[in-house]
Order: sequence, then C-alpha cells, then structure tokens
Amino acid sequence: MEKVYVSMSGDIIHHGHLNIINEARKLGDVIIGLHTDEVISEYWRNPIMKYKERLEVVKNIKGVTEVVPQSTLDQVPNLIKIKPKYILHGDDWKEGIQRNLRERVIEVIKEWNGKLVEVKYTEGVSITKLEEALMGIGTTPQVRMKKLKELIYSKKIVRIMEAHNGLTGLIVEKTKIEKNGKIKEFDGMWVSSLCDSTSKGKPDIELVDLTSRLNTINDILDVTTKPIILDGDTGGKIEHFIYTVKTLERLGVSAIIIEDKVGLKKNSLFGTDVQQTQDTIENFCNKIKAGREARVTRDFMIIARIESLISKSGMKDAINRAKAYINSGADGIMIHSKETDGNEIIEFCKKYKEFNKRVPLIVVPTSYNFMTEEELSNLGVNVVIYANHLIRSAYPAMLNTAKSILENDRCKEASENCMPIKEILTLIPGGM
Ligand code: SPV
Ligand code: MG
Repeated sequence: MEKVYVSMSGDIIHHGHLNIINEARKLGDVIIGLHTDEVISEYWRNPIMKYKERLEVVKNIKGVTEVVPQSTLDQVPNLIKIKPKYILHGDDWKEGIQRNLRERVIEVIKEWNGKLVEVKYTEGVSITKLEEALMGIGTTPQVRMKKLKELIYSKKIVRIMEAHNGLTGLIVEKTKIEKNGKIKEFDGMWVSSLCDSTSKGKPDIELVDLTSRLNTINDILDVTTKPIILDGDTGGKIEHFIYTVKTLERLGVSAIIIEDKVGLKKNSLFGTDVQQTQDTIENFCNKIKAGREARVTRDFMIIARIESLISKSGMKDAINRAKAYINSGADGIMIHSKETDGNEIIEFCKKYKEFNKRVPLIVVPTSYNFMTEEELSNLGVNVVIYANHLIRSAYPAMLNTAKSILENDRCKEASENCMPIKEILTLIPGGM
C-alpha cells in the first residue's frame, strides 16, 4: 500500500476533515501528521484538547492507519522523513496564510515523485465558523477564569489589550490578523482603572467604585469569552479586598492586579510629579495573603504590582519587594516603569531571571513602547498589557468629528471619517 499523508490539528473535527480522510484512504495507508500543542498555540490559539486527547480521537477515525506528531506548522520536515506517495489537503490553501506552506510541499515532494492531491473544500463548514458559533454559545465563569493561567503556562507571551466597555471588549475578542503564516489575536482583556475612569469622565483616583467597575466588567463578560484581568488599583482596605476577590472569582474574572500604594492613588504615569505613597512591604504582603485565603480556587490569580521604579525608590527596593510578594503567595508580579528607554525594565527582568522562586512576570510597555513582544519574552516577560490604546485612539477621532461639525455647520465632512451607517447597524448581530 502507498503512504498517504494528511496534516491536521484535530482540535475541532468536522465532516470536511472526514471527507479528506475518506479520499485519502482510497489511495493507501493514511498517516495523520497531528499538530503538537505548541504548533497550535503558536499559529492559532491554545488547543481545546491536549495532544494526547486529540491523538485518541484521531487514531480512532475510520481509515486512519497511523498518527505521528507534527511539531512544525510546515509539514515538510515530516514529509522528508516519511516520503509519502500522496499528500492530501483541502483546496482552500492556495491563497492566504497557507500559500507558502503549499508551495514548499510542492517543491519538496518532487524529490521522490510525490503527488499533492487537493480535495474540494467542503462548503459551509470551517473551524472559524464553528468557533464563532461556540463564542455565540458563550462560556462559563469557571472555564473563562482558568484560561488565563493555562495561556500563561503554555504560550511564550500572553498578549492583553484594554477594554472599557462591551464594544471594546468585542474588538479585543474578535480582532484577528494574518501575518507570516500565523493568525494573531489578543489573548484577553485588561480592565484598566485609567480607561474605565476616563470613559466615565472621571479621574483615575479610585473614585469609580467597585460597583461601577463591576458594571463595566459585566458588560464585557456579557459579550466576550476571553479572560479578563482587572486593574484593582490598591485593592483598598484588606477587609474590603477579601470581598472583591470573592466577587471577581465568582464572576469568572481571571486575575486582579493590585499596586503597592496607599492613600489617594494617582495614575502611575504621573511618576513623581504627584504625591504618591508606597505601602509598607509588610502591609502589602498581608493584603496578598488575605486575598489568597479568600479565593475559592487556585485558578483565580492575585498579582502584585510594584511601584518602586515609578516612585524612584530604586531597583533594590523593587527586587526586595518582588521577593517578599512572591513569598507571600502572589501568583504573578507586575513591574511598572514610566521611563521611555526601557533600561530599568531590562535590568529588573535580568535580575528577576536569577530568582530561585519565580512567578509569571507582567509588564505594561506604555512608555517604552518601542520594545516588541519578542524582546520582552526573551527578557522573561510572560504577559504584556497594552493598557490604554483603544481609548487613546478613539478619543482624538471623536474629538475631530465634533470639531468638524462645528466648523462646517453640517455633518457631511465629518461623515467622511465615519463608518457607513449600514455597517454600524449590522456591526452587532441580532439587531435586525
Ligand atoms: C491603568 O491602565 O489604569 C494602569 C496602568 O494602571 S498605568 O496607567 O500605566 O498606570
Ligand atoms: Mg490603573
């Protein structure tokens, strides 16, 4: 029998896949190159089922002779090893992100006279559509909450974007691009105190109370499935923080980040231009411990944010605090800096790498914005938060529209920069 190779992720199996396998078995012994978990998370998202589980499913499909791991998105390394006579694939990879992969296959199989057989794409079914349907069904608080930890422990770097209402939540949930053969999207949402307060027209001084913050969170929870990290400001009094943790965990928020400040909190990016007081290490450690004791599951993360570089208390203080907070049970450390050259962040990360006991490291590169995710990941950063970019880009656009109408005594000119009415009417499904 000839060898026939079919590459797949096997995470969501639909009749399109079965059709390809059926065609493949007419030509010989079907060998499935099953994408490893790393491949799937690298080019797409965290797999719903782990490799071992997917292996169980796929090897039991009628007509499958063997399943081998495929540890790159490109099937060529496996093809060189196996040298199958036939390679089967859906004919939908001629364009888009898979085009280069296809060309490489065609080139390499010439060596042993292999043949690429392209099976007609099964209309009306695609994983993207199935995923959208799943998103429509929604998620549960437990499933959503766990996702952040799973992502942190399986992805090179977790990419978080701010959301301050349902609409921005949808942008974070749904925006995808194709780049270098990979699908890129955000992994979750940051409910920033700055953006939540600003969108309510209020200053970022812990004035927007928890009830109001919870309303924002609920609006986002209603229309999304990705994990949420709440900017919890100082966390308030320990006695209050305990209740906050319980409430957030019950709702399915994945993490709260609290900063080691006391008194009237002001935004960190003011730096030393405003009076800000750091908490004592002892008191902040007690807050972390109280939060940990209050939570019901280990899936909910309490992340400690260090403000020493913001308050100019020095690197040594930042390092000491990081060690103390980790020892008190913090599930992650966020180190903040407003320096634009990134040097103090680089120094902190290098020192942090040498810690014996480490927890995930989180950064907010608003000021040192030239640094890429890859650079940060190489420094040992696990989560990058783009903390304010949706509101900062929306506000100038809205302001210009308002000014244009005043300027022109009509809305024709302003309309040119607006999305078409038809598009806004159908942006959110279910309105017709
Ligand atoms: C926020 O987004 O509210 C933050 C991050 O706390 S920063 O504004 O940089 O302090
Ligand atoms: Mg904040």
